[in-house]
This record gives sequence, C-alpha cells and structure tokens, in this order.
Amino acid sequence: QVRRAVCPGSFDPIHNGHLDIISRASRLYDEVYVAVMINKSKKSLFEVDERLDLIREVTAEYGNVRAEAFHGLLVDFCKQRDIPAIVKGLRAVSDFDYELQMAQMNNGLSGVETLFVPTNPTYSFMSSSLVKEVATWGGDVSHLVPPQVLEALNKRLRQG
Ligand code: COD
Repeated sequence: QVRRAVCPGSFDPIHNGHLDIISRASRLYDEVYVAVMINKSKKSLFEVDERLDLIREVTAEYGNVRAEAFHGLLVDFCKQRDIPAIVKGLRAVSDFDYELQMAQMNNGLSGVETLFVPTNPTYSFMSSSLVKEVATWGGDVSHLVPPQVLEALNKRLRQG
C-alpha cells in the first residue's frame, strides 16, 4: 500500500521553513501532496498558479512531491485522494492551540490524523507574512527563501 501524506498551507510564497517540513515528510512517506488551500478572503501577493509553479520548481528534487490547489475543506482533499495523514510543522507553543483545534476538528470530521514535526530552529521565526514584509522594505531575505522565490519576490515587489 502506498503511504500518502499532505502538507497544507497558503504558501504565499513557499519559504525555507515550509521546505524543511516538506522534505522531511518526503522521506517518511511514499507520496507527499503539497496542498495550496484557496482562501478567497485572504489577500495574497501571488496568484494560486504562481504559488503552485514555485512549489513545483523547488520541490522537484525530492521526486515524490506533487503540488495541487484546492478550494474547500482539507478533509475533502484528503478523502478524494485517499490521504490518511496531514503533516504540519510546529514552530512554537503559540502555534499549538490553533493547530490542536484544527487537528481535532479534522479528525472528528473524517478520521484523518495530523502529525506534528518540530520545526528546525533555524526557521522557527519564519512566516510568509514576515518574509513579504521584510522584502517589501528592501530587507535581505535570500537566506530565508529558495533562489526562485527570491527572484519572484523581487519581480513582484518591483512592479509595485
Ligand atoms: N517552519 C516550519 N514549518 C512551517 C513554518 C516554519 N517557519 N511556517 C509554516 N510552517 C508549516 C506549518 O505546518 C503551517 O501549517 C504550514 O507550513 C503552512 O503555512 P502557511 O502559513 O502557508 O499556511 P496557513 O497557516 O495559512 O495554513 C492554514 C491551512 C490552509 C492549512 C488551514 O487554514 C486549512 O486547512 N484550511 C482549509 C479549510 C479547512 O479545512 N478548514 C477547516 C480546518 S479545521
């Protein structure tokens, strides 16, 4: 039986903290889905297709990762693809309350399990919003995102 897991998020854009979790999941499972969950009420810097392209470029080397966008509940994404496990990174205790709530809700809805991976401390302070904020004001984020993402950020932010 093929062992599948999903790493869900907004990935606006994908950064090294996300990649750390995805690469670790890719070593634990046969197939890893990266699900870009569409949230129309959240203003984004990158279109869903741009986010997917960046994810595909930077995860290609892992060989067993595929990226898809989804509009709806994460449990439905999982059901449709026969995915029994959600893999999430935990940055700090501050993440825990909300992550626990979602994990319990998702388990109650469909029986899907959530596995938490402790974030690599190198990346535990990172979020897509902070990366965008620092980059917007000209700060150096080259150590926080893969080169393809850095290029996309510079391009987008220069367009103003
Ligand atoms: N280091 C390691 N991992 C990290 C880091 C970091 N610095 N930052 C984020 N991560 C991991 C976390 O596991 C995080 O959950 C994931 O990457 C994605 O991060 P973001 O910021 O791109 O994504 P969020 O927080 O916007 O994602 C929230 C979801 C989209 C997962 C959630 O809202 C969801 O499941 N929505 C779908 C609708 C649904 O099913 N709702 C009911 C939920 S009970």
